[in-house]
Amino acid sequence: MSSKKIYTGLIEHYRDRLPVSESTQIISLGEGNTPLIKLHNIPSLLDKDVDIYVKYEGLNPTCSFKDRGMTMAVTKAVENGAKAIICASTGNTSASAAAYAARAGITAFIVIPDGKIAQGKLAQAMIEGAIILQVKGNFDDGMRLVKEVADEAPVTIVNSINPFRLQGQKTAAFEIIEQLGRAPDFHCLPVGNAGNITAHWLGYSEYACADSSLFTNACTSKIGNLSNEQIAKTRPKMLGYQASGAAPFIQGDMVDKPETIATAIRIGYPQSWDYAWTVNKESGGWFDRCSDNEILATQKMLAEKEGIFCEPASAASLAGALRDVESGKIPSNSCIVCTLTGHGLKDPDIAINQSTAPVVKVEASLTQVKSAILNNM
Ligand code: AN7
Repeated sequence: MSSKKIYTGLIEHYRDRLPVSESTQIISLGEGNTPLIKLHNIPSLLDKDVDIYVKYEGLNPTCSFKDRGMTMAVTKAVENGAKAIICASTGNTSASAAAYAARAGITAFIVIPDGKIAQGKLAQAMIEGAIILQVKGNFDDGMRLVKEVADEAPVTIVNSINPFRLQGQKTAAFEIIEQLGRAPDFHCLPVGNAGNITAHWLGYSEYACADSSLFTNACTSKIGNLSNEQIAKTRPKMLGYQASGAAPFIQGDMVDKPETIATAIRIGYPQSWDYAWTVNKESGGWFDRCSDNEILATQKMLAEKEGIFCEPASAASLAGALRDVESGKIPSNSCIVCTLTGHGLKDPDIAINQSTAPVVKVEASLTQVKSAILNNM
């Protein structure tokens, strides 16, 4: 039976754009190919006329964008003979690393902060059989330890300092160009370590065959069949939004005690600091911050108005975009893509706590159910 029509993940799909060979054994869970959804109801609430799309990365196999990088990082680790991988994580990287290690039949060591990790992410890493090291410290402490221990023990780091991670993640930009038929004018992302904003810029630059001082541009031919005019537009301005309590890019310096309800981006020492400033400069974009209240309100609005459930960190991209549209920083008639990096079910506690939907208690009787409906129409 032929399985040619089945989508088998982003490495197979973009094979000629990624550092794999014919003999590479690909470790995949069918990641990538996520929907780009045009928002209908939220833009109609704005004074300005803009198109806003969300790239719903929460629909990857472990429910975050990390899978794009992890399929590459684990594939290459296995190709190079690794028996174990390690990462520090605010949650999503660990869930993804645990899954791809399980798939590959190798061991995942996960270094997570003491508390402040969303339940769903912990549940994933646990059931996928990772060995969990909970450090008395935050993500940045964990990251420092992971780098140190990798020099002393036979483990491959799969944080985004592993260059294969960014290679896998750049495919999100390829997909967006193909889904839209062009690049957006603005691409908004939540920023923690800044690996993802870097990877997107790499992807847009490669697709456009445009030079970027980020990496040597290996591009020899364009992927799609865009016209020259479309190619000229194939790089958006990259906008990075951080949580106010964890905003080193806005402060212009590292943050020692990052704090935010958006635990995924509770990071004070971004690993891709220099890359991210290059992206900022080359794309003509900007960084800004969102308060925890703005992040939560946007998460809720997206769920209530559009039926799309993302985790708090992800909502920072839309929160920042909406504010910049209102202020005019993003001009009318712009085409905007916001990446929703992780699924809302990752962090059910936050969703339930901020939900205002009534739970109406009724007896198991037709009269009570009927009157509850009529009273709430
Ligand atoms: C949902 O899992 O760093 O700027 O250890 O989980 O590339 O770091 C997570 C990061 C945004 C930030 N949204 O991306 C980890 C981790 C979500 C995330 C980010 C993360 P980067």
